[in-house]
Amino acid sequence: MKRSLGLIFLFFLTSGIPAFAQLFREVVFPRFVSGDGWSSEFFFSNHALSNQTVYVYFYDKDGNIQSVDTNLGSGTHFTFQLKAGGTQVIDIDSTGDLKEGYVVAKYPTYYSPITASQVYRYEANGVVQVEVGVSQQEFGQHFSFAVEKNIEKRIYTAISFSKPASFSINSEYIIVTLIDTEGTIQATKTLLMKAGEHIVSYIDQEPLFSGLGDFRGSINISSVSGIAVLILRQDKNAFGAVPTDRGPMVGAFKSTLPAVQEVEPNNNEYDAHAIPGSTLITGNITVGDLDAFMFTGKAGDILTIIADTSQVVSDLDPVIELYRGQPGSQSNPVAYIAGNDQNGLEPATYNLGDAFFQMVLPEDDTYFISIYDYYQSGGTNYNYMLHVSIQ
Ligand SMILES: [Ca+2]
Ligand SMILES: [Ca+2]
Ligand SMILES: [Ca+2]
Repeated sequence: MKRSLGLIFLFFLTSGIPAFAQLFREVVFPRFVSGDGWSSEFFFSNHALSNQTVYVYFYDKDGNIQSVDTNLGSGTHFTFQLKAGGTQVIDIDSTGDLKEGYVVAKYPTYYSPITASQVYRYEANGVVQVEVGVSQQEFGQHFSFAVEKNIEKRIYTAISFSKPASFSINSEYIIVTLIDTEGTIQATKTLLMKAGEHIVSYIDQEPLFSGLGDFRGSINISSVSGIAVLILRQDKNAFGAVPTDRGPMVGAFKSTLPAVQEVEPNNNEYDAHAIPGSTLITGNITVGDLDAFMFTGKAGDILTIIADTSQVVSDLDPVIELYRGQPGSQSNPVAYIAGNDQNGLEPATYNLGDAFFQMVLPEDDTYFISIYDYYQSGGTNYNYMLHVSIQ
């Protein structure tokens, strides 16, 4: 059986924690405002028995470092030692010019004992109008949160997106999906973000769902290279943060098509099982098996894949990967684009190990989806349902 390097090469490299991430832990505060009445306090606490070092960086809306006035002095970044059990506070002044952006903190070890939180506030005429408490946020590919808009009650929802350049140096389309209370997708927007960029918008304005009327439901956000988000809800004149869940609203993306059985052999790009577009596939992974599916995609298509084991008997821990290119071509060889191992949902919420993947296709090309077991195990109990949507 012909196996090609293209689909096998990254077999073990794309799962788990990226190698670089083990060197340190990075957290993000997706929204930061100072000056013109806005101020922030950041609290960094050390839970461990040993002293710890913390690095904090301030970025503007374009991802450039920006100088801020703090109780530790003026600067674009700060380094300090946290004593065992100690807390360091960074106060940012409410005077001076308006500055917007986001904040990144780095801790020297991946399993860092540091936690951090932010309180940001707006004060006018000696009265605090807005005060929002925010937890540190980490790299995530999928987020979801509750949404409400009610014009009569004057309730609005806004999203702050931050895409630190340390997550990825590439521009990327972020996918934002509006889902009603029945679990039905109402609208989808793609938002081009440059590395380092910060965007904040009400959900009923450009570049999101302009013209949206009264609404209750949820929003799902997907980013292949990772993003940090903060959801703000305005209730008349008051603001508050809405809790954001890690992981996608998987159910809203499930396929309702009749299922098609995979056809072996389908172990590489040369014998991949061709699918015409959106397809629901049932399959099985034998020991060491990999199942490859191919389709023709166009630049701008939104690809959504659910690797599900909750609706079948299965011991599979699926990993899904996406490749594109022409098999055997020198000029456009089949190359890895991105993938997903764990969808980010808590095990109690959804099957431990299941995968979810969503991205905007970058080019008109032939694409390959592969699915395999994380442990390279397999057998009659290693069944899956693969929901593929191309829109
Ligand atoms: Ca198979
Ligand atoms: Ca196979
Ligand atoms: Ca998995």
